Amino acid sequence: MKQSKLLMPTLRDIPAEAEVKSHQLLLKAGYIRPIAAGMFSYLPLAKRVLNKIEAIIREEMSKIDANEMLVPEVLPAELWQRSGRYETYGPALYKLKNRQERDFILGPTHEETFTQLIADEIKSYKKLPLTVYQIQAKFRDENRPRFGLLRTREFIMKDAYSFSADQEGLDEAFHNMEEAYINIFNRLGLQYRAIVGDAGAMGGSDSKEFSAPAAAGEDTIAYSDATDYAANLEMAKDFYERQPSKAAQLDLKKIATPNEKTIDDVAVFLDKPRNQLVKTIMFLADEELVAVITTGDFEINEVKVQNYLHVDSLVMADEDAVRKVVGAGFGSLGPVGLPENIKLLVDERAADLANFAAGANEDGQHYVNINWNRDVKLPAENINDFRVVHEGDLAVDGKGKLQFTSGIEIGHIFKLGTRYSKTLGAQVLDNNGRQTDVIMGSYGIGVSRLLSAIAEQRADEDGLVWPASVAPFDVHIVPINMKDEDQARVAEQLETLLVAQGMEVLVDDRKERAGVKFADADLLGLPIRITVGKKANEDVVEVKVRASNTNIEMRVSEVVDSVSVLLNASEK
Ligand code: 9G3
Repeated sequence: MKQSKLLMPTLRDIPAEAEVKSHQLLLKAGYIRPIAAGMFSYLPLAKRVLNKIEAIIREEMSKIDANEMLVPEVLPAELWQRSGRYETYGPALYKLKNRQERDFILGPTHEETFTQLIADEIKSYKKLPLTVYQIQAKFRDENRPRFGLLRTREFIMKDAYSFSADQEGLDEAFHNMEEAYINIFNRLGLQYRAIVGDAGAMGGSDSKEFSAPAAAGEDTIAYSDATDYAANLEMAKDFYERQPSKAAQLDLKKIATPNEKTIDDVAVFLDKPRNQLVKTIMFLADEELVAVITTGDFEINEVKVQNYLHVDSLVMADEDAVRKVVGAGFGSLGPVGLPENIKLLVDERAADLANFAAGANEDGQHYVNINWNRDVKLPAENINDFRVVHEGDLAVDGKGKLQFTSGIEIGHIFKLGTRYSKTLGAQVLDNNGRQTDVIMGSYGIGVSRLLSAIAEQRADEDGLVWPASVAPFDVHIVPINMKDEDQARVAEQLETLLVAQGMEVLVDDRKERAGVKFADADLLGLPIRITVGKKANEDVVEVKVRASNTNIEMRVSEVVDSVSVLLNASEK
């Protein structure tokens, strides 16, 4: 293709709102343009990359016999009202009315759509297991879209759904999809970790998240420096074995702490280490008041609390509501003297304490030397891990210490079970002739997000650096001066030879200075650049491998073979 015909509007200055490298470069190199907050146009170069990413996904999906489909993006609200999600997803769910005033949504994901289709079309276990997928725009009215394609209000997702008659079928579909994801991300040249993800709202049992390490990543990943244990921070676990303290019980004492508001103030005032204090936070769990207690040296992990309680919503209770029920404000809450009807969840480290301190449920008062079962009943049935791990903690398997890194969630796979088939009536006759709920899995890849993830991991200060597997073109031919007939001839010759080898070639035929051409070539980021300059009259050109910034002079006759080798070297 001639670059004079390519729509590639480069920018001299980077807009201020672009805070991360991938966003800056995709704007500067003319790959994307915003049309509204969190909504982008994919210009020709980005569309070419998307096409290659999608082609790799399709190849790996067909290897596991997944059927590609496409369902509507505008969905009748009634489908989501039956699954119960129409109300629970709040402001992020785009809602609209049609000309007859009927309610619709813009699909953020499609568990309901595909479950309903299977409910209507599949009646016997003999037709299962079955996996379907699509590559399609999703809509989520994010509160704070940012970082270019990393967090948008419209994005392209590959979403797949598996349906089987038994658990083994789901386990197999989940395993096959996990393998396919490993192949896809390897072929895209991405660094990534498969980590323990939060299956939370999806109501399933377990889930696996694929996280690409990157400074711009919004997720914090905790991984062990000694094993391959890794988890989203919300799920990460440290090593802890229960051992209730055997210390002699001291007398309970109430102490005035008039100006101590934070756990640190109280620790200093009472001259106690933070792990001898407990913090008490009150939550509304599906409208029910719940008190959660951890030792003062850990934060309370709301995802662990929400998953433990299996509630749709968990929000911190507001202070007035708490004061009305408990009679004290946030800085003076504790387990002693809480109204009986408030459920108490106790983190295992707090459950093992003796003679600990906590708010007295009276403003400006704290108790010291609290002991479980003497001063307050220890709720044995609600002791669990409700804490957020710290960097440096022992990992849950006791091997290695937890390190933190930021990651971009590029994929997430879930074992859903019958959460949707039960509510939407997707059943089949099993091999005993009994109706049984279909067992499901759902599997996502953030396709448009992958553009940014690859750019984040591979770009350098001169611009984007695409692996050959997804580059918009394979080879960039840059003649310094198109008016020079040797250079024009050699450029033409090389383009013909390379295209004949099935390569996609971009020729910079623009009437620009060499400096502009080189800077744009580095910005654009094609894997191989062939500069046709003064030595064209000796049939000698210079080949540059973008990823390693190495330059090799060679004869035109050698170019085709060496370019094929170089392309395969850079992750075809
Ligand atoms: C919504 C809105 C946002 C959402 C969801 C629903 C995330 C929602 C989770 C998933 C789970 C899987 C199939 C492919 C793999 C991921 N954000 N999720 O369900 F209404 Cl507004 O999307 N879906």
